[in-house]
Amino acid sequence: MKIIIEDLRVSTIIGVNPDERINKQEVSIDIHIWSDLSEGIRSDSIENTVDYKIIKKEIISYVENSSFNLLETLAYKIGKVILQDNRIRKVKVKVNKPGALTYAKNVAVEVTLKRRNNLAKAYIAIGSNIDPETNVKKALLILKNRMRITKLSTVYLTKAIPPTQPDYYNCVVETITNLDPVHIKFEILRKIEEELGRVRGIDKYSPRTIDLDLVLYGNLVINKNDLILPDPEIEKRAFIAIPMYELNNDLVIPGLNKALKEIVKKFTKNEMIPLEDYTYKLKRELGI
Ligand code: PH2
Ligand code: MG
Ligand code: MG
Repeated sequence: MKIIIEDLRVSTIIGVNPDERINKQEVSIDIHIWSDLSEGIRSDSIENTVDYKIIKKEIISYVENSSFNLLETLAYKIGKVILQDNRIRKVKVKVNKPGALTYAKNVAVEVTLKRRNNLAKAYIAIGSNIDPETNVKKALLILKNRMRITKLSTVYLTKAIPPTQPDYYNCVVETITNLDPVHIKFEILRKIEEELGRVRGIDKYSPRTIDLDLVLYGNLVINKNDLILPDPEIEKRAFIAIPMYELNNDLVIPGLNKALKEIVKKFTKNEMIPLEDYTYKLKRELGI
């Protein structure tokens, strides 16, 4: 989906003629913005989309204060400003200078800029304590079709927190992705949880068919829209930290600037039983 802003008029210093270096002229700007807007549609909320009013204001303030000789420089720089919002994948900017050419209605320069493929390593923690043998496998087979899974940790049998509940199966997967983390959480992980019949209980700790938590995404540090990254649970839960360490032993947790190695030292593996056969079979089925 894309957002289009047409004929945005801004006065700026543009051109090479002596008078053009002194007097501002009006240019007309057309902008096409490609972005994944599904999160905005899902929530129907301005918080979760690219707000075109904010974009408009940014462009106006940038262009009003700029001073270029060439239309192509101005168009390119506007494109760069727009791509600073990392939810935007691609932008097309056309800068029109009507009246600049006698006998012509308009002259314009158009540029299209694409975000270069920003691949991030991301980690997803998996837990289940209702028929976990089936549900962990089902979740991974669905996830494999929606994301590129590069590694699976050992699956552990763990004591539930709090311990009044059935034991869990826990593991962590590594993926390589250019998908937006909000998209991963709500459009991929949530959907798989729903497909596997997860019922969100009143209590945060009620038993679950499957729990899929995005716990780390590249070096991203955010806290908004119900998404906290890195997940603070990494520091608190052995069943997240230990499998993650197995996948990547030189991870440094961004924001905390703490080595995962140091976090893992605080935990004991005593309460975690590795399910070697189960893990082996799963890896084979996933082809990793
Ligand atoms: N998840 C919880 C609460 N308690 N205990 C274990 N052992 N494993 C979990 O994944 C887990 C838990 C909430 O998500
Ligand atoms: Mg959880
Ligand atoms: Mg969860």
